[in-house]
Amino acid sequence: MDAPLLHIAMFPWFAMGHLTPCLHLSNKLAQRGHKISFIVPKRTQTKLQHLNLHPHLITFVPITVPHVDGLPHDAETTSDVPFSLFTLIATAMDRTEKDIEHLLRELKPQIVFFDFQHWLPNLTRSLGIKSVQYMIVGPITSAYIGNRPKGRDITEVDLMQPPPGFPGSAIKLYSHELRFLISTRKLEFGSGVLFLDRLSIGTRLSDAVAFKGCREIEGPYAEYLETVYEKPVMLSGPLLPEPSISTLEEKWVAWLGGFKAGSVIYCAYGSESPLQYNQFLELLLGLELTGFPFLAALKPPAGFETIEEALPEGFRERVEGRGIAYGGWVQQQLILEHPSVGCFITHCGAASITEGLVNTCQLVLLPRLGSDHIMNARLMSTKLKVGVEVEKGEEDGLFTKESVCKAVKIVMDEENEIGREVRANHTKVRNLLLSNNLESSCVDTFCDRLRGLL
Ligand SMILES: *[C@@H]1O[C@H](CO)[C@@H](O)[C@H](O)[C@H]1NC(C)=O
Ligand SMILES: CC(=O)N[C@H]1CO[C@H](CO)[C@@H](O)[C@@H]1O
Repeated sequence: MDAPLLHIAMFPWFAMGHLTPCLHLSNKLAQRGHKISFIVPKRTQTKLQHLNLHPHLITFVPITVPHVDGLPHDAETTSDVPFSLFTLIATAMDRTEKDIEHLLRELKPQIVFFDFQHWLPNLTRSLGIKSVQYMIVGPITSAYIGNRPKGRDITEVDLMQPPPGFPGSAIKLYSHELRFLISTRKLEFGSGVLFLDRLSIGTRLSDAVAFKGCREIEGPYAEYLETVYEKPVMLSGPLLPEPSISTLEEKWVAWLGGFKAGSVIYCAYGSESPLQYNQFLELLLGLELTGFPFLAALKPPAGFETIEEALPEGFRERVEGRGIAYGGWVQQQLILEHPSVGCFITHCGAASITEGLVNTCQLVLLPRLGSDHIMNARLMSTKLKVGVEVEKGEEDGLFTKESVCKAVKIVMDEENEIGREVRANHTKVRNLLLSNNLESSCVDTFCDRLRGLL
């Protein structure tokens, strides 16, 4: 007997970095026949449409993002504003509550996925709909950092120890990271609500919590959280990239084709927050210092309009023919698949980590200051041992050109023991992720557990 099909509404945080993975998940659910109503800000729909692989099952439901004082008039998602205004996007989303109620009454989904809108579970409960707090990241950050006593007086020393019952040993955090993690506990994020409270209230009121990931890698953290939250904690599967329907742009095919297999460093430094000027310079000078060909896809550093005006003095002439700093959008998945690419320097966002893991390039980890980026980096470098982290100053958190060069050299040197170890471990994890059925059985199990909520 076929299991009954589901109707799920998606209402993720209005950031491309949340909308996109939720749409990838929607594709995997729609592939199994489930119907998805995907709530999206009106003008942002066109940026996502091309990623909808099942338009007959995944329907975009456009909503108007209300204007909030201090937001530019056409701002809808975090891509439209600097970080300091993200809190106002959260306020704007909070003010959609009435519209969302109206939509849900009309659409009548069985389940709604949300992440930051902590009021959603109360609304769905009143309508007889189930809510799932779906985190686009793995469960380790919630298990280690999020799961701390409610008091605001947690200290850096507390975070140096794992919470009671945490599966595995303490995770090394640097002084500057501890300081950052403590400071985020006081971050107000929309409508005067602390970010921390948004997440924990959403967790407490939802019918279930779900994370990106698979049992084989993240299982222990999800099981642990199930005992902490006392409600179902599910894994959606690793959200492996779908085979690309486009091909790599000719200019990159030609450029990458000019180098030996496995010799090019590809560096992508997150689209969300720009590097400080000094770190931008160290990164590029570090790439130059490695002697390897490189393609760095970067945003202009803070305070600059274009990357050209921020390049180190004489840089362009010195790296002519072997190094490119590029400010435009690149087809990351296709670049990582190119045989010339031997190393990927990543900011450790969840999607980039997965794209790195399913390819053969060596991983160099340069986490942005964000709790899940830090935890991803540590999971990769110390638990799975599939990559090498760029060393940063314990106190100031700054890296240097030498530390960038050193990490790259370790992974690129065939004789280096650590380089060999991470390559071997990476191969194991890649084979696991790509093995027959791993993802598909994760998603099937996920669907079974969603049905179990009804
Ligand atoms: C949810 O509902 C409960 C019970 O009515 C109420 O106490 C609580 O304040 C509500 N929380 C939110 C975030 O709406
Ligand atoms: C976590 C993990 O799989 N570590 C392995 C990495 O590779 C070394 C050497 O091949 C093994 O000894 C580790 O167990």
